[in-house]
Amino acid sequence: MLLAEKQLNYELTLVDRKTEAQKNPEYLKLNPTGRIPTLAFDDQIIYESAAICLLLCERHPDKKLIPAPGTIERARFYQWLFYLNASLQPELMVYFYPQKHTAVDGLFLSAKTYSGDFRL
Ligand SMILES: N[C@@H](CCC(=O)N[C@@H](CS)C(=O)NCC(=O)O)C(=O)O
Repeated sequence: MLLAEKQLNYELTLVDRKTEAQKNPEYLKLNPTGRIPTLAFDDQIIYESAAICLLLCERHPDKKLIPAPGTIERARFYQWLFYLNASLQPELMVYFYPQKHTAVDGLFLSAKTYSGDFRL
């Protein structure tokens, strides 16, 4: 989204979650966590969306994507970035994929009910 929003040059490759393509040995060589997204650039690989986001922000200062270091605005930028990654995203994963978070069939519903109670 960041790449598109700031009209940076990029090529998008589908990693099909329906077929669990993120667990293929070929993909795991790039990203051993078996998760999406993964960014390939300058013969380098980086994963974790927050790390990718920060890299893009810092490499494209002309796009003014990130406030200056040491400012309260920068702290707020980190606050929301980390909230989305460390708090909201894990809860959404439980909500949308309860079957990945319990081995017991009957617990899907309770996992969904529980995670449906998150607040912004
Ligand atoms: N903390 C990771 C989480 C990545 C993540 O969980 N991605 C989801 C898609 S949004 C995924 O790959 N799910 C497939 C799976 O867990 O097998 C990040 O922010 O990059």
